[in-house]
Amino acid sequence: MAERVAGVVTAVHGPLVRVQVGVEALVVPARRRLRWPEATADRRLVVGDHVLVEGSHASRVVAVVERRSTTLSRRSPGENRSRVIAANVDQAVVVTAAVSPEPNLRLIDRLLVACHHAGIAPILCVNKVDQGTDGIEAWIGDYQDGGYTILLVSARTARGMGSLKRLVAEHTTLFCGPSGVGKSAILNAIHPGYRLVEGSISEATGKGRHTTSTAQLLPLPGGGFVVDTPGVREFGLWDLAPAKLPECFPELARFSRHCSFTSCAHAEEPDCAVRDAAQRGELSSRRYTSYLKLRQELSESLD
Ligand SMILES: Nc1nc2c(ncn2[C@@H]2O[C@H](COP(=O)(O)OP(=O)(O)O)[C@@H](O)[C@H]2O)c(=O)[nH]1
Ligand SMILES: [Mg+2]
Ligand SMILES: [Zn+2]
Repeated sequence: MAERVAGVVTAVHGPLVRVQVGVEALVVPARRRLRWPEATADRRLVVGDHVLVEGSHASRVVAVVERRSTTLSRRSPGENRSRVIAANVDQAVVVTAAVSPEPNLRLIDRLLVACHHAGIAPILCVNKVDQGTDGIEAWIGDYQDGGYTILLVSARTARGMGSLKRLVAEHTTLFCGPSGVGKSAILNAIHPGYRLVEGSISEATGKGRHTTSTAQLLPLPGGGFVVDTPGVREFGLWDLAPAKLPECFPELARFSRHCSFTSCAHAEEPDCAVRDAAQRGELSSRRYTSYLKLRQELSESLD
């Protein structure tokens, strides 16, 4: 009788996966006829997958994958297919630096949209506030208007780390954002035992070097997990209907019930309360433009 134990995938290395089973970390292959829940579109194991491991000692294999509660996906760069980043994550911390590397607001907007679309609670985290916060005043209000949870932290001085620790406790939280913003440094500040490799910002380009090459799920000492991910330069949205996009911009969606058309796309339609709000300055015109650009892109990808 084969022994079956439940575990969670903490890393994927080609054909081998690392699975945490209780306090034990196993490195095992997947069975050739791996059993997937019927509805799973992308059948490749990712960090966060809940699995059943069968067999004993050297003959252990991943035999069954459990249904995913959430799936965070992106368009695979340069391909017309999706790539799942992580499964069963319930929160995502979108990390930016206050000063350097320069905040990429379009990328932040995309990552927030991807979270809404996946049903994952987004948190915005501005790291490296030890380098100054004057520059963030120009845009942080946009996200306050959206009702986002915002944390100003410094992995270097430990500012804000208490709040961040409380937010991640007992949850499965994915950390994402461009390279060099301090995702790994923040996780090391949360738990020094992770000993994640931190990169340095290139003096020449001001850009981060890639040091985290694959996503990894790390158990939190007090319960829950965090996921460290490699930096993203771009993030293509996947499988999102343009009509669903307004819900992914919470402060924009608030105005939409006053539009003349219930199916208003908030673009060229007459009597659009969203466009009016942007013109009056009640809605950030930068966020509105971000919405219009994403909408255009999503409509084009349907053609
Ligand atoms: N001044 C300052 N530098 C930081 C802070 N957090 C991280 N860094 C530095 O930023 C660089 C990139 O950090 P890293 O954690 O590798 O970024 P990641 O690519 O997002 O994982 C490293 O040189 C860190 O030492 C911070 O709070 N303040
Ligand atoms: Mg890193
Ligand atoms: Zn409208």
